[in-house]
Amino acid sequence: MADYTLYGVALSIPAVKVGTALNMTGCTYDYKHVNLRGGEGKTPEYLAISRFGQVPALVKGDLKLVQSDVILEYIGETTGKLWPTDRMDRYRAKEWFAWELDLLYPGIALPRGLKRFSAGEPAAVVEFQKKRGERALGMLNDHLGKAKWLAGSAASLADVAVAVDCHYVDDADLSLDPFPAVKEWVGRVSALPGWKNPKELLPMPAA
Ligand SMILES: N[C@@H](CCC(=O)N[C@@H](CS)C(=O)NCC(=O)O)C(=O)O
Repeated sequence: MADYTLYGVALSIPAVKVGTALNMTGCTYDYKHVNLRGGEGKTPEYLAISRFGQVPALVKGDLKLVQSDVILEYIGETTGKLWPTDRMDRYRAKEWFAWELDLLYPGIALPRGLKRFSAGEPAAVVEFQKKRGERALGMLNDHLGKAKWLAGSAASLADVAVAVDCHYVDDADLSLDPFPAVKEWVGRVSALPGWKNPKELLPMPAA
């Protein structure tokens, strides 16, 4: 029997982050696709699992968790893997989680989503969010010019979360080329045990 059930969508970056974190910490999971477009995310059954009607959700018995970075924190704490032992380093990891959901993720996921689902319209919103993504990548590049990992002296799930986002820059018509320290670090994170190509991690639903 698998350790967890992960509810997700193959194209969902937050769901891929959770699948990646589970793989990299040696946890097994059954995967369930949630048909968001078909309204499955808002059924009473799914809302009983995921209070905000979103993916990802992680379930184990009575435990139901949502919000990808909260789930990553839970995985780090319960496995003790890819999670800093030092208290201040744990705060640093959480700072990166909050930063990711505030700046980097919207800067990549929103232009990507608008491109995919509304042909890049409205253009002003796409440009605004891309600038946000570029600003975030600049901050990340500055940090990684001075440090090997995001929180403390070893890789953590903060690196995993942020590196997964970085794998989707092309989909948002952004590039890592102007951010060489980020590019190098993405290579480092991708070489860690258990990492798989984010874009092939979760199965697409049958057509
Ligand atoms: N902050 C959330 C974002 C989750 C999210 O935006 N999920 C999207 C798919 S990528 C979703 O479920 N959208 C459906 C909806 O919001 O109703 C997290 O990190 O888990």
